[in-house]
Amino acid sequence: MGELNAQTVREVGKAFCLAGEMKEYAPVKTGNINTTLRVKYQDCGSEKEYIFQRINTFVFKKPEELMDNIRRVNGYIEKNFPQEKVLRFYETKDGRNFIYDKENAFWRVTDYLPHKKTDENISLEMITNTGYAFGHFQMLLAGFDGSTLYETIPDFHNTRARMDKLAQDVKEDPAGRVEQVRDIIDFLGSVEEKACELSVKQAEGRLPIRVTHNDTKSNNVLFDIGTGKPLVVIDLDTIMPGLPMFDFGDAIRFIAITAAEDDPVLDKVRLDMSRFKAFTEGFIGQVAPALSSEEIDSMVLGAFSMTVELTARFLDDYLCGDKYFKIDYPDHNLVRTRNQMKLAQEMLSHWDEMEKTVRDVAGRIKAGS
Ligand code: GN1
Ligand code: MG
Repeated sequence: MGELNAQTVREVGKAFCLAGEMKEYAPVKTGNINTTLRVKYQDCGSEKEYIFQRINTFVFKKPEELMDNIRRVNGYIEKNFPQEKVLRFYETKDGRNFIYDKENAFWRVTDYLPHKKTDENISLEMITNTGYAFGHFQMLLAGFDGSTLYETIPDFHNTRARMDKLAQDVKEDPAGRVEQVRDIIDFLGSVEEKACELSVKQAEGRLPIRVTHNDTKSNNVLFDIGTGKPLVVIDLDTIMPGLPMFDFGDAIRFIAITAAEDDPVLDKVRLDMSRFKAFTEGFIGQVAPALSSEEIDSMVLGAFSMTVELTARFLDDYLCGDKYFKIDYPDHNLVRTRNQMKLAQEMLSHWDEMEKTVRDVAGRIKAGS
């Protein structure tokens, strides 16, 4: 893919008919897949900021389908819940919400929404609000027919398929890195069966399929600067039919530890039960009335599965020579892998406590108190 330059950025803005003159742009570092820019325009003396995103088409092979999913999900929310905010994409003259630039790169544009930053010091109240936002989002889509959505990444949260792919790459060892990660492979082997239980239940049709977000990192909720309340859920790239445990689990994986997911200091990677409880209050508080007891009872398994799955995905990318996730330094994927492996171990040692918390919150909600 070609280097980014001001001319490309201007061309993209022009294709979406943005008013005024492009003044400056800067990369936004969050996100491991797409390239994101914050772009400032000046129009008759007033300034306006946009987000330009270049989709990684190695990861998202059919980006037009992805944009179609987003258009339909946003349209559904706007029609049925007009009081809700959605992040709308700009359109070209002929009504498309994407363009291909001269080098065939795929771009989309939204407004930049000023928002309160969430970092590792996020408060418990904001964690509960994050849970509320993702749970509420899932409930908004309860009536949306998920079978009409494209699967933007097939088997995205099929932990079984992820483990099988890893096993294949361990055999082939394409980048000659397997020898240094034997301990991780052993760990994954020891927890594989447990981590794949959810995939098995899904494959056997024992859990209802719903519309899920599938990438519920806390930075995918934007918060109002003044009130600290959630404004909107963003990053709908992986919105697909799935299980609510994916959304609960992936969020817990990200928010219930005090360290970033690529922190190399493993002593800092601890499951923080007060954070776990705060998120559970928000998320389960929203979704519990709609879920069966088997679904509620599978939430903790979801957190574990998502964490083991991401351990396997980071490791697999490391073994394949870092083709999927963006890396800032050579061993970045290995550091991420070890971090997530530690978190999975933490979850094993807090399992009963986590289950009790989920059951207590769900019980309280279902009892209507
Ligand atoms: C990727 O790029 P981002 O941050 O939205 C990945 C998620 C991972 C996450 C880990 C399409 O998400 O599945 O959980 O990195 N997205 C895709 O940080 O693979
Ligand atoms: Mg994402």
